Amino acid sequence: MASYDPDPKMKFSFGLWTVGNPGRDPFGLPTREVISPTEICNLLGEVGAWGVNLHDTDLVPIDSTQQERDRIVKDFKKSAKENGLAIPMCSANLFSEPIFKDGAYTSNNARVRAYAVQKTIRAMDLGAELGCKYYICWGGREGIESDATKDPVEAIKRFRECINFICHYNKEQGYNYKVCFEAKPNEPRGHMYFAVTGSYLAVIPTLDFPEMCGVNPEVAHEHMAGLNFVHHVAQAIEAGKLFHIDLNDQEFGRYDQDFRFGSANLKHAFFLVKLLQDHGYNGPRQFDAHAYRQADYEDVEAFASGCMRTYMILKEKVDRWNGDKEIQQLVKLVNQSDPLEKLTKKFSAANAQKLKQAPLDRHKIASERLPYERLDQLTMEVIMGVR
Ligand code: GCO
Ligand code: MN
Ligand code: MN
Repeated sequence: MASYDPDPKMKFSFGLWTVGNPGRDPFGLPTREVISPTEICNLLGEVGAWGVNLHDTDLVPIDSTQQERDRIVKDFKKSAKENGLAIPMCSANLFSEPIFKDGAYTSNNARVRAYAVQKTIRAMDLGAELGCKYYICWGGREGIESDATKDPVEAIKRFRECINFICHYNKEQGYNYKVCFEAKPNEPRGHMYFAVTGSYLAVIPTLDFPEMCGVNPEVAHEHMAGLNFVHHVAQAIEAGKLFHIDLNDQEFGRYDQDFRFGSANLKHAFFLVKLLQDHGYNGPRQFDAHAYRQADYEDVEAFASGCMRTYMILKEKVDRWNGDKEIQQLVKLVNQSDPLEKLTKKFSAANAQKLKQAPLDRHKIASERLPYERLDQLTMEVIMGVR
């Protein structure tokens, strides 16, 4: 019997805001006591997580004095260490304070943009002190309710200017952060800029330090928009830009649910794990999710263990799929190669001429078998555990 215990090589991490989420929602008050960063580290140590992540103000309350800050940072380092936790990722909260009511880097107000960059570089200082290697840019309120309020082209330019500034700061300080952009289509704004992972993949090559920047896609975010998350992650992998990933789950088209990984769309979760494993993804796997509002902290532990356990179980299913003779025969059958491929691999005028003459019979080719029903059924049987 395989062990589904969390494997440290999978780099399973949780943000302070995830297991520490007290169950507040837009309609209701918290249902759990707020717990301290030390208690969160103890909880994560208990369930065998690899890392703990933070926003600046998850750890250090915004109006703390320098003395308070230093004490909090020292205690946090100690709690993480005692629980064997890495602190891989940090971010700045650019969405909770009223000053960010109309965005941060894309705000119409230059003073808001300056404050956002100031808060960011301070958060980078904090993360560097804790040993963080990943800096996440989630544009929490970069967006609009009405396009009357902002010029969307100007918003992109403002965003680029701020990101270039923070990347220069990263370099000048020698922090070596990998800067990771996280897309989301809506919530908390009516419409967010850079709505999908591909939007960031398009903007990265236009930045001053494209090599420093990648993406942090999140399952729920593409699912909210009804899109295939696996394909967005695949594009990031193919571009060498998958630096970090946020795993959770979400019913398609619903509000931002942040469910336990794999709990809503098991088939998509399977193909996501398959993609990450088959392509040797080696960055952190962060569970950016939270427990149901009904959960007490014992149940929050069950939630956190559940996220990791589901990943480990699906990883085993992927091995099973990859090692299944009949499945592999079908995969071979449907992937046909032909010497003609040489012609279309690389353009030359001669190849174009040869291709024009090639005897390609569309009726004959169309009649070749594609037994995808069988292949998918076998896949489902692997997932359902009877194969
Ligand atoms: C969300 C986002 C956030 C970010 C986090 C780190 O939908 O609220 O996923 O949880 O990932 O703020 O930047
Ligand atoms: Mn999210
Ligand atoms: Mn996220």
